Amino acid sequence: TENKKPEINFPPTDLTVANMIPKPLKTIATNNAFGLDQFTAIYTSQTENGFAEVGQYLSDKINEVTKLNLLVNERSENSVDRIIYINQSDSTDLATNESYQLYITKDSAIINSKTAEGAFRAVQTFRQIIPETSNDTLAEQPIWPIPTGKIIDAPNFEYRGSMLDVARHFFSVEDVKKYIDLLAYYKYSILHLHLSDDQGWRIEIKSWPKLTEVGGSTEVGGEGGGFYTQEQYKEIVDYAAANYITIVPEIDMPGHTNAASVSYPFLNGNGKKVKLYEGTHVGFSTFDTRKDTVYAFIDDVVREISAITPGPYFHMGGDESHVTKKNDYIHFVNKVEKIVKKHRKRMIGWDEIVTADIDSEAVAQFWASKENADLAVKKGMKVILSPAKRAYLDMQYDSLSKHGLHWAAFVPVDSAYIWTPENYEGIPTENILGIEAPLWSETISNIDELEYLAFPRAIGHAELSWSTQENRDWDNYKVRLANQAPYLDRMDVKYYPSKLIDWK
Ligand code: TNX
Repeated sequence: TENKKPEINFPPTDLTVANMIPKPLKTIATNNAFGLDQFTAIYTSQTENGFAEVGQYLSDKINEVTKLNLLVNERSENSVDRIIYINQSDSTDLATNESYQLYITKDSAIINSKTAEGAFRAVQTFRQIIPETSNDTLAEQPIWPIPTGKIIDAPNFEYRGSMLDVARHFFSVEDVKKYIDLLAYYKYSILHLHLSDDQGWRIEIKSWPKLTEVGGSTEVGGEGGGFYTQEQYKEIVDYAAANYITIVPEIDMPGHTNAASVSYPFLNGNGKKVKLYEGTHVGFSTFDTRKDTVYAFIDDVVREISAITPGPYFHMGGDESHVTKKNDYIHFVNKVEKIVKKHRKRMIGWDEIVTADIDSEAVAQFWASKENADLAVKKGMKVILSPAKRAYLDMQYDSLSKHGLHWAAFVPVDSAYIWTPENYEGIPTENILGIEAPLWSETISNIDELEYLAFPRAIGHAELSWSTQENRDWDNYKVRLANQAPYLDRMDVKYYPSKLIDWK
């Protein structure tokens, strides 16, 4: 026989002022509380298609904050007083695979989504409204009161990305996984890896082993080097996939190719003798764009990387090819686009690529040239917004910042947030695939320094790309941002404690 537990009297709550980032589309408060505790269990309506894994992920993440061990899809021997139910639904109210509803009452928290991806995004919202500390006076057991109400949510842009430059300085698989964990919490969908540059080649290519043997041996400042074996790259891809993040691999060419040309000098097209480079200048290297062997090489590289990249994109770089003649550059981009297509990937390139005869399937990443962005639109292409003066995570916050550059601007936390991607500089919203915040690594060489530049600004970019324009407001955002501190501290994130924010 079971004793009925006494009702818990929660103080009133307000879901609409909860510290959720990105801010959901719609939030309605019902002012009661769901008492997350050891008598809570998780169920999923189906175990296939990734749903059971999302249930287990939620249980693991709840454990990280609360130390509770919530069972997933298992009959408990203890009494179960409350359930978290992840429900697959084909309701037409769920417009995209990432859309979800989260209904929280005193007794249950129900997630509705079409796909496990939508459930995964909902789970991030749920994580964000779990208090970091328990209430130990409401009942005999510790309880984490969660505000009740309804959340209806969907992404504003599908491409919500960050880029990590692992070429100027190499970052380990563990570092990349930690970055993925943090990005997932803020509903990012893309991690772009800048895998090659003048200072280093960072991914094993089995048919061209010297790329990593030679080209992978250096990094900026002579601090070492490194590369991912294909197995390690797959480990990153799988980890990202489990976090519903797509990896976009970039091999930057025809410029930014010194490390490749040192490994295989026939690739070099700048007429000079090549040697390993550990400085930070740009624009001095180029592939030889008129040699068939160069394209045979590129075909191998794109083939091997595409074979271990489940996502739809391949990024060919294409920026700052200052020593490639204009005609040679156009010829090169045209040829590479065909190679990328042959390997069934959709090509992305920095905005300069639009000067070639590119078709509308390719995507331009707008970082500097408005003229190129306009040309992309004219060609019917999609554009990824990475305007350096707003979205570059490697810009210094101000003149006192320990790390970073400032060639585009100083980018304080407010300036990174207060801009409007919709119709950005006249680019029609329907041409905008989303936003990407790139983190170049000339001035950072370890995870602490990475975190100093990325956080808190990357949190703002998450809201810019997920939340609608009506839901974005600096004064409201900065309060929610201040309240990220306990989470960031628990994750041991060495964020930059900007004075613009009243950190909790
Ligand atoms: C410009 S943005 C570059 C990178 C540098 C970055 C530093 C772009 C496409 N190219 O090579 O790392 O500035 O901020």
